[in-house]
Amino acid sequence: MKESLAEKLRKYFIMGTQNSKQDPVVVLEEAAKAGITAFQYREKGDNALTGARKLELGKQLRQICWEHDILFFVNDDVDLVEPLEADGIHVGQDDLTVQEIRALMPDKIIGLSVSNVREVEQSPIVLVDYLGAGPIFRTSTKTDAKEPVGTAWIASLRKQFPSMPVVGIGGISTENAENVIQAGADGVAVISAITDAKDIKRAIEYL
Ligand code: 3NM
Repeated sequence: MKESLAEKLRKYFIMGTQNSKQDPVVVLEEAAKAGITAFQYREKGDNALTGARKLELGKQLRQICWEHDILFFVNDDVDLVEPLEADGIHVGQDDLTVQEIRALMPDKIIGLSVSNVREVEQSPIVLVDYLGAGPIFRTSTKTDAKEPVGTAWIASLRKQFPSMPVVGIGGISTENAENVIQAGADGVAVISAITDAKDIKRAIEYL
């Protein structure tokens, strides 16, 4: 891989079947062609796929990422990392601990969500490869999202961890993505800015 991890996180698309009215395979294919640099398979909620169907869709999405040289992450699901040959896993504060995941997967990329100073203090930051900071803005995509932290949280993480890749998440749109990058983020992680876009190609260009 020629680019650094920070560069490969610049346009980070997250999606599961719950996020898209269209076929996720079609949406990811279009997003991949339009220039996303990373993808996270996040199958969550009441109607989320499980078992063999979850794995099967994951394989299709994984294949698209290989074809377009896009990093492929799974959300939370340690059990999917190996079968999908994921590049890494993204976890929140309530998931399996970073120490446990790092012990299981010494060579995978681990991303960790941090929303405030306390979460940073409680987390083994040295064991992770990038930080997800958010929710930056208000979002209706994640029903249990915390209060928005604003771009100041990006600036604060950037200052505390000068060489750690940081991606902003939550409520990021084509209009405000630039502010997130200006605040010091290496990338923007989005769901609805792409899944709800009338023109996916144009949306990704502006992110
Ligand atoms: N995690 P949208 S916010 C998956 O704050 C997720 O950790 C968040 O969706 C966090 O781009 C979020 O449509 C939803 O706002 C992001």
